[in-house]
Amino acid sequence: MKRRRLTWAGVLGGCALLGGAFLMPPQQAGAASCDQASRADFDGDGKDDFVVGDAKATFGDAVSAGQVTVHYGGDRPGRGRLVPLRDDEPQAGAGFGHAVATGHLNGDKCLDLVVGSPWAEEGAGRARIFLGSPQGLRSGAVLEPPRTTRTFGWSVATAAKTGADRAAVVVGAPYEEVAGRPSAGAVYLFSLDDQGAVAGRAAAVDQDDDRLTGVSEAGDLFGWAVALGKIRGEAERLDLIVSEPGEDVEGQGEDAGSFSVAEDITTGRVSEGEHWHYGNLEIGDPTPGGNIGWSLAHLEEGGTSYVAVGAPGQTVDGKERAGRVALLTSTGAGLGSPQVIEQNRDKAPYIEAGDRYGRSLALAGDGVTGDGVQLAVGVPHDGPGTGSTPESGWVHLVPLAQRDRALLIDALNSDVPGDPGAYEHFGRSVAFTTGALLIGVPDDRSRPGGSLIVRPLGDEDPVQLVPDSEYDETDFGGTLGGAPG
Ligand SMILES: [Ca+2]
Ligand SMILES: [Ca+2]
Ligand SMILES: [Ca+2]
Ligand SMILES: [Ca+2]
Repeated sequence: MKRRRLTWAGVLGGCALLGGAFLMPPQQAGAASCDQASRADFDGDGKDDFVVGDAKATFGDAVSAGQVTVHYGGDRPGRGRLVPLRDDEPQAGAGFGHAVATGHLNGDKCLDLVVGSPWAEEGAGRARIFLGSPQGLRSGAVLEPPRTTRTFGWSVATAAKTGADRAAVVVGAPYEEVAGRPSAGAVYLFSLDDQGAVAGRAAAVDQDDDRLTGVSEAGDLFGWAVALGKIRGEAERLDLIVSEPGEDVEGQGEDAGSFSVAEDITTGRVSEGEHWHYGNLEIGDPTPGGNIGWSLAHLEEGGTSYVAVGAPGQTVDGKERAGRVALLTSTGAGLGSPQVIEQNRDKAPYIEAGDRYGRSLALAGDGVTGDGVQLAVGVPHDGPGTGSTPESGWVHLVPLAQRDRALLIDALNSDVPGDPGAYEHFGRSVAFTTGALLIGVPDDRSRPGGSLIVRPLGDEDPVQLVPDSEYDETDFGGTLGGAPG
């Protein structure tokens, strides 16, 4: 099979000699401001940018300190420059890049970034902001939680300033002990001022909060996945969307999982929330280990909020851990009308035990896809085709308005670089950038450090990006940050 591969190992190798948090400035003279920025543009040059997380990246003595690679866009998707980004103070085992989220956190129109390091600070975790600028991303505020945490930075999400609310960042800490219950989990909400600095003290939220249904129990993993959106209550007030895939809902089995919506979270007032589980999600029979909420994607588009939630442990047609996804929408009165997205329709017919459909999710709107709202579903544990390549993985790309045009994308597709390899987990992460789908292949067999496929949504050829080859152990493509939802 023909193979196209671009590497920027020289660029990465040169930058790896520098210490501390940094980004190389653009080689060309940058724009003076981000006034002409595109949709997802860290440096304001009018070309979309994205980030690739590698939480296991090792450099020097900093084993698995983690690194994020920034792709500054070029003339075509995937044809830009790769520049490494690290924490100011790399710590061995920190897992910098385990979670990444893009968003507009100040008013300068340069896209900004939040990166979580859940095992930094001896397991307490750490998260920090990087602010976009015409010179590229620069270190911003460290997000200081108001109490002792555990795995703070496991998940991160952002929201731009609204009419009523400041820009905000939410950070999940799913393995945190709450009132003596280990791994019950908590999330932290940070409001930001117009310069992108933290305004006031962060608010801690756990499942014992009066605005949420249920209670904190050992192993809930509340905060595993998070988002901020406009779902219900006051239209301009942000609502918190948070999953707890280890939740044991009564009668539904251990680790059935669920997700919740807390209304108008910045107001602090007790208000109506939502709790979605097997009893109301219409995703199938209750399945112990269904892990509803393992993955979560959110999009605001044309006055509608879309929330997609994965249950990769869902039993389907008697096949254990085949996995399913639920899609819900709100036009302001709360989430409703759940519909199932799965394999036995939309041109993806092969349901097998252990596929774990929905392990990763991404949503994008018409401005990004040029073709309406689309959902990307990662199926990294499935081996498409003959079964000779277990867990090679694939991605289901579903246009929500025309599901008969769905695509199955894997490394067997002649236009995707490389051959499928067993256990390479194509699709463990997915994201969109304008005009392209980003697909992480963190366990790529032909490129053991991991790789990323940039697959244009139009007719252009895909491009494969790979990390610096000198790393000992990497997970390049484990997480992705593209156009904000
Ligand atoms: Ca750019
Ligand atoms: Ca900004
Ligand atoms: Ca609970
Ligand atoms: Ca609201």
